[in-house]
Amino acid sequence: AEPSAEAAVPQAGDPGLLLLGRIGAVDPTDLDSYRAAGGYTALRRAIALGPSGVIREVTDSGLVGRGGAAFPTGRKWAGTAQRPEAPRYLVCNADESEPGTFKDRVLMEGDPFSVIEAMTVAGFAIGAARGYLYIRGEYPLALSRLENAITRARARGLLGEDILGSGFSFDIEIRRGAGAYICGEETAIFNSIEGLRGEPRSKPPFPVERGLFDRPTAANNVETLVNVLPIVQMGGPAYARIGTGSSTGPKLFCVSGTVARPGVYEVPFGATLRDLLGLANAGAESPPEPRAVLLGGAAGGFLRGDELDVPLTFEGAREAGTTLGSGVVLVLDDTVDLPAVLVRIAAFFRDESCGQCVPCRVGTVRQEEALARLSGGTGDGADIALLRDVGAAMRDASICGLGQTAWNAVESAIDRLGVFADVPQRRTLPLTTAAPSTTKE
Ligand code: L3W
Ligand code: SF4
Repeated sequence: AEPSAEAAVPQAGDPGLLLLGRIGAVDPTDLDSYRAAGGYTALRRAIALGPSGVIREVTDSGLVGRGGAAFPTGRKWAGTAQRPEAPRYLVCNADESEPGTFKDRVLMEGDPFSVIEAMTVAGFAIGAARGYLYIRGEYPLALSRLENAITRARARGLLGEDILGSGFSFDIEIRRGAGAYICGEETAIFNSIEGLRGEPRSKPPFPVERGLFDRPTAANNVETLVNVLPIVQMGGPAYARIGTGSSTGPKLFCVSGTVARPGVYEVPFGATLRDLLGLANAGAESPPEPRAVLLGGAAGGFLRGDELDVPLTFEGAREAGTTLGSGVVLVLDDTVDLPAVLVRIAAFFRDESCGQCVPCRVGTVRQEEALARLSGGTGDGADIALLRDVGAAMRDASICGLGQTAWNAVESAIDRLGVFADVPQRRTLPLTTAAPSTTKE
């Protein structure tokens, strides 16, 4: 079961934390409580800096997208802001659906005003008059907290016309998803908001040129946006000193599986997987022994239990052959049936494929079938070869990230964990009684 938001924040309210510091410490329904804890000082500072000043700080901070693809946020904002077409849009991607990911939920439920303030700063920087927050339909508490935050911010002149007397006008509209994982892909979000089928568009053109309603659009994940508040407050260069040279700032990780205290943890980039599991097992008398860790989610990859010294940085994950993705750390001990986990992951991708392109539509079905044979004891080496062929086709020829990454976890389980290493090269099928031939010789 998914951990509850409360259980998910073991470090709640520690003022030393840049992202989780207010969670549990402020009343998430009360604007005054948010302001007393430093809320809306970043927006004031942003207005003083001006749009290009904000973009400069964000660029200097080294902030990159926290949804999984790690694209530089400053470049995205500068690219959107420089387009002459109007209007420009901001889209906050809150369609958090990657299996094992629940960090944005914790931010939206526990500190919703920070999401609204960060969207306002982003809208100011790129020159947008309207922002859309596209939220996963299965997050009713986050939705009501955000709706309440928007209403209260509007009533105090922190959204709407002439915000804080700056001449800048900006408002936010919430749109709910309806249970499709693919609607977290940025261009599928645009289609969904526009009332079209939630299918990804081909890129380029990138959203910074032609996004929502064919206008320049910056699409950012919730956690990415919330990072902008401390960046504006402390300045980009100071923020860039947190973490490592190539992975700057703090990062939220969603730790689940066989650990003593599953939940969302904030650590600076560069902490190792062992450090993180130390936090998640703190106080446990005999912490579970990990056999494998799925890093980065279903689109990421498995590490072995003896690879815990991997630094949690984009470059560290890449060198280890995986990705940090959206911050999933799913720990599995040796009681877990790994082949069954792989079949489940494959079923997820097959179910969530939008069906628009052949490699993904057909490949995810073939992948699940082969894994079901292998895990059910009727598969052989030919199924492994088929998985590799299908996986390569999906990676090379799919339109979007879903198809391109649908084979990642399975590949790493085969190559790194040695799952299915003992299947026969070729299974000898039992002889069956042939039906009498009706063909006359
Ligand atoms: C302007 C260019 N913009 C790229 C922009 C692009 C997008 C961003 C990343 O996500 C990830 C994957 C999984 N000029 C640009 C440009 N951009 N080139 O940069 O783009 P891209 O195409 O690298 O990735 P993507 O398709 O946006 C794929 C992750 O998503 N994933 C699931 C994530 C789930 C969650 C969640 O549940 N919260 O995040 C599945 O694939 O990790 O890395 O904005 O427009 N030249
Ligand atoms: Fe749809 Fe899959 Fe193609 Fe993405 S890769 S567009 S989910 S069919």
